[in-house]
Amino acid sequence: MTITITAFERSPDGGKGLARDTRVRWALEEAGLPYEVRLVSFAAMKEAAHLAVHPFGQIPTYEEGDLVLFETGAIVYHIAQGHAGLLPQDPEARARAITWMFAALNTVEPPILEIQTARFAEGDKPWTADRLPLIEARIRARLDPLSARLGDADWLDGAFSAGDLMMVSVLLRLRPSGLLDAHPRLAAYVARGEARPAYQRAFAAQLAVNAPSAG
Ligand SMILES: N[C@@H](CCC(=O)N[C@@H](CS)C(=O)NCC(=O)O)C(=O)O
Repeated sequence: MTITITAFERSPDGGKGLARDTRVRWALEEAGLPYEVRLVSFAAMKEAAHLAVHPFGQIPTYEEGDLVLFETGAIVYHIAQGHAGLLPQDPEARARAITWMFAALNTVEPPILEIQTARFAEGDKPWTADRLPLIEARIRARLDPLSARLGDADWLDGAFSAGDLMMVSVLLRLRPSGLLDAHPRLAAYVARGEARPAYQRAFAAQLAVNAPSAG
């Protein structure tokens, strides 16, 4: 059955792979699943046709026959549970990998999103200069224990899993801030994720759409 995802017609990051379709593309590539992409403009995302597949008018979405999904956590989990390579077979190891997916989305990503909001959406507001150090402290409060838990391991819990895919995707969003540089273990962890052939294919596919010269 054909899998169709949605992505920005033109991503605001200009092809750095930070838009969330990249993590879905990555999961599909890890699973060896071909997929099609429907590109949507910011205006089209808020129109009825797209709102029928994503109630909040965002990307990415995932369609497979009658199945329509939104939220990258749900999409990546759906891909991972149906195909080898993203979740361990052992039930306890599988539960731990899923825990890391939730940790990435629920615990690590929120303060990272805050810094993006503060810098880009509210950069001109009078409170931003006072707010940024507070947000950076909240990010460090996530990165320090994450780095300690990772230690010298390659991945968070044994073999690479959807938990790592999600955590690396979330940490990548920090790169423009420079905050990752203070955590060499996490920077190396992110680099390991980026070096995976499946990530490289996902990155290249979104870059083909978003590079300044594309289209
Ligand atoms: N929690 C959602 C977040 C989706 C999201 O924020 N998507 C962004 C692109 S990365 C978007 O569509 N932004 C445009 C908008 O919200 O209008 C997920 O993980 O799928």
